[in-house]
Amino acid sequence: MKIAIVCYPTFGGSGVVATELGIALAEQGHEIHFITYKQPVRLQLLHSNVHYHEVTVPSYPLFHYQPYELALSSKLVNMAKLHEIELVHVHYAIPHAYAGYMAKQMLAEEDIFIPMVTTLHGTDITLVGNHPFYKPAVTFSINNSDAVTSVSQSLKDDTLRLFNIKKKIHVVPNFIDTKKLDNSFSDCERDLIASVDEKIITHISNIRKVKRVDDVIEIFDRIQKKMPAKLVIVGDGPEKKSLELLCKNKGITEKVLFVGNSHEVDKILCFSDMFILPSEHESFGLVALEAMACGVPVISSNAGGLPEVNIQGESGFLSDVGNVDEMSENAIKILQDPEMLLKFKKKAKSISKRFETKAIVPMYEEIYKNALNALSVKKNNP
Ligand code: GMT
Repeated sequence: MKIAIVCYPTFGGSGVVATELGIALAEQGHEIHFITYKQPVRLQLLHSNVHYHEVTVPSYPLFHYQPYELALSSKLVNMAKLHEIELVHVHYAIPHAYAGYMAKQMLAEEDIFIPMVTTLHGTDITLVGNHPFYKPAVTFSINNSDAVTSVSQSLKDDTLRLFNIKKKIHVVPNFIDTKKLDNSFSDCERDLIASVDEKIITHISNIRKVKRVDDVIEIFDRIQKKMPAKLVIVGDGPEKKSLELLCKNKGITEKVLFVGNSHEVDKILCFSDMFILPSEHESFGLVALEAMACGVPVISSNAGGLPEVNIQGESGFLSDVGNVDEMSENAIKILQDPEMLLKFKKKAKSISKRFETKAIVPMYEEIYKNALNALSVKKNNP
């Protein structure tokens, strides 16, 4: 099948999932065309079935805002015609589903009919998409997709609660190639970060308010009062400066490493003893799954889809958003007991295998087949 994948190319979870999906589909023999404004960070163009088409938005003095959706839908039309694309899969509703719908309509004018699959990822529904500025357009483009998927049951429930949706939503969880993350490094280079007796706690995010990274620092502060420990914060975002100040005020600057965005998340997780994700909203928590696949127990909030990934008392512990007392107690309980830590590490890794790429990607292939069949039935019975 020739499939166009529209996504954000950045470090965010939706772009990572879209890229890994495209790569996995290409390995199955599909021809994949990524359409976005920059080469996706997880994409190395080494596969013959993988193509990347950049969307550029030329600036013009009249434009106060550059019309990205317009450029994207035109690019989709051009690429669909040039490469005989059979299906478009858009990740993150805003503005991708809207641009995809416009492209579909333009192509239909030329008797080219292509189904659009929309995957909802989280903030496109729970934060940004829900704003009255965007809500009508998001509702419209979800209802006019040929198939809709969401990355967790929780996100599906949120979508049905917040929007007037007439389409069936299929839950297709995020996935991971556990073999790639199976701590295959002979040496995790742990000593670059911490001494032998220090525990390493990790957090990975785009450091926005919704991630509650100040809670991570509070929990770490309590941990390091009980045992030698280091905190590694991976990622970049608007809250970073104020968090650095918070560490300074707590007198723990020397123990907290802000390492920025990283292409070596697996290496960092390889030497981590615990992962903390206390988010306000989290439709799935792909980073928690990545941590689990590396055998790292997770202390998280119970927001959104996190309970579908991090299993209470097995791969880690979950608490109500903001309950840093309980999160700290649970973290210390695991870290202080080597036997318990080992048990959680093993269980985290085994639970992550439920989300193995080869179990999930066929679910998308099935949805593609059904969308194509439904469209051909429609074409034959106008
Ligand atoms: O976590 C983020 O803020 C990035 C965001 C994105 O859209 O790139 O992540 C969302 O999609 C990920 C992949 O499906 C999910 O694992 C994250 O839970 C979700 N983030 C939120 O719901 C806050």
